[in-house]
Amino acid sequence: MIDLYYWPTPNGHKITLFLEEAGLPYTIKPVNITQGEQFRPEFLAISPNNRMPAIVDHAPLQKGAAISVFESGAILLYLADKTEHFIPADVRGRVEVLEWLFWQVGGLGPMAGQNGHFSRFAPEKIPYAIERYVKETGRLYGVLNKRLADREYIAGAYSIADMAAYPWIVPHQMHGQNLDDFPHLKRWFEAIQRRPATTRAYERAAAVSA
Ligand SMILES: N[C@@H](CCC(=O)N[C@@H](CS)C(=O)NCC(=O)O)C(=O)O
Repeated sequence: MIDLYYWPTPNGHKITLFLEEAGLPYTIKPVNITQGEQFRPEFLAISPNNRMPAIVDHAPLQKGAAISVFESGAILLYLADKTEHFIPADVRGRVEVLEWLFWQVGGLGPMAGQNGHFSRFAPEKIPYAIERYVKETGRLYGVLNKRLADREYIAGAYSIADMAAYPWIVPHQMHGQNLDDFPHLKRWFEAIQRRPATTRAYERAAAVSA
């Protein structure tokens, strides 16, 4: 029913986490971003920002032509609305999920991404850039840690806000963070790690990059 244009990176994992939790049938269409496949015209037609993930839903709710969605936050929201799962229906619960979803796509993801770039992948080690993004990643971890001090998941029950954030905590060592400094975040991280759907999502990832 759903084609998932995917490569096993944190933004890609967000969507396999959802699809495995929801039990929706999907087919992975690998987009090897290390080989430039994100620039192919057929992919750009559904993802004009030349980034994965993207989806094509061949059985949308109101029938008709297939719907394509790019941007991981938009995809998570689309799938949550489609299935009526992992986002509350009530306005207060829904707005909390959206706040933290947008916090992830606008903050944690880009900052941790820059952190990984300058700490691990940049050909030149630039201390200012490394320090800036390691520090900002740590600040964001602190924000999430505080949020999780008095609740099990980020916004009520397990939701798309958790699915968006979790894959960006997985590379915490590469990002210069020690989870022991963030005990509530660590407890949340380990709880999501133990979910069977998380295991399945990361198994799909390993199969794609094998
Ligand atoms: N804001 C986008 C970011 C997606 C993104 O950065 N994807 C990366 C991999 S994690 C990508 O496709 N990179 C290809 C490139 O840089 O050309 C989202 O949340 O979906």
